Amino acid sequence: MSKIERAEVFVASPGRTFVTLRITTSDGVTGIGDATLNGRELAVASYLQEHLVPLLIGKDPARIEDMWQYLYRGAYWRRGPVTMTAISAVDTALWDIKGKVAGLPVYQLLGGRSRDGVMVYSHASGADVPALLDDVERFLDLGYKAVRAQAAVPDVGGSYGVRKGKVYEPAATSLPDEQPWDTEAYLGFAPTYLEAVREQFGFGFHLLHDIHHRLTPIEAARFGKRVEDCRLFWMEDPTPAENQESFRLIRQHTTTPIAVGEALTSIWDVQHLITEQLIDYVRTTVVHAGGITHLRRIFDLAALYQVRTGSHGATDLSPITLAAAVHVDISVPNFGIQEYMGHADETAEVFRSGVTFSDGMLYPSEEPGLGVEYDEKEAARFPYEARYLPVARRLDGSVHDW
Ligand code: CS2
Ligand code: MG
Repeated sequence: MSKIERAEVFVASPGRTFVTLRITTSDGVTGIGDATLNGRELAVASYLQEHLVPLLIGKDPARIEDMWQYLYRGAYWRRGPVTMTAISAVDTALWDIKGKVAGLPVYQLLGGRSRDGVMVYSHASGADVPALLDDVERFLDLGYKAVRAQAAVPDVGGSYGVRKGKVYEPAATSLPDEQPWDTEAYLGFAPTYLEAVREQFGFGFHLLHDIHHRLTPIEAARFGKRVEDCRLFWMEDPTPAENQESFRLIRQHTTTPIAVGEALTSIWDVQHLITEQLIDYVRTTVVHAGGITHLRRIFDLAALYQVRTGSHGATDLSPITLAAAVHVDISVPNFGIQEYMGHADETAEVFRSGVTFSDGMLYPSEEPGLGVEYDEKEAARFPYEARYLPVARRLDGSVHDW
């Protein structure tokens, strides 16, 4: 029997910080998993290094499900983003190994293709409306079939989702940047730019918008109702999701579809959202929701309730997660859309991925496993740098959801 011989944790900042787990078997097969939790990277690295690596050594790498149960149920202190991200990394690395041992790309192990390619959306943004419109046009020219639109609220800094450099990177400071937030200003402004996008470019592509947890349920209901004529593909994270029941109120007022789940880490965190049909798209990911094994379970539950998938794919999810996501997306019957922000050039120097983009779609690598190589030597050129996500404060100084 093949055994897990080595498990190594790498922390590097090529463009931004990524935590990567590499597992090596006694047969010399390696598998990699993403363990990046934006702004809390070292907590996961330490959870892996101190608490999971010792448990992995000597175990059978082929027993993926059993390993998942062992790390989840066997921990006693269950769930939470740090634990689930660490479990995700192990699970993803074991799927990579299984694919390599079988000589098959991971999507073949998941049942093969349900579709030819994976539709993605990217992020258009602007410091003002004309800049946003130019950016939307740029993405449409690149062939995207779906575009997310975000613009800075005039006179109030700190709007979520506005890109400054080539790649949107909110975790940019060594201590959290404090950004102002004004709900009324946002509610008055955001619908007008979504309308401007539809007026200028029509309805021949999908338009998305991320509220990023900033509204109360009744405010979100007002927003969704106001933008119904824009026919959004979705409004994302309209309100924080700790209270799953609160989405019922939004639902009762608007037909604008709802997407939730990038910050949720288990099937229990989305259980009522799905079974009560309170959302249309579930955004849980391979890296934060327990790896390929657990994500498949979430997506299968979602399929029963006509909820489709829309996995998170921001820059802080490494190319390993993107590749794993594409293997899952191409195989599940209830795929909806995949977020695709791309990565910095330095990131691509460290992670060599076989995922390809063409005409608004992503395609998985046909290499055995996930089809991503982690270049440890290149990574050593980019030592870890601490970076935090921003914190939002209302105009009276009190803390708001960022
Ligand atoms: C986001 C992210 O991509 C998205 O929809 O909401 O940009 C999110 O803010 C980051 O991934 C946080 O780490
Ligand atoms: Mg989001």
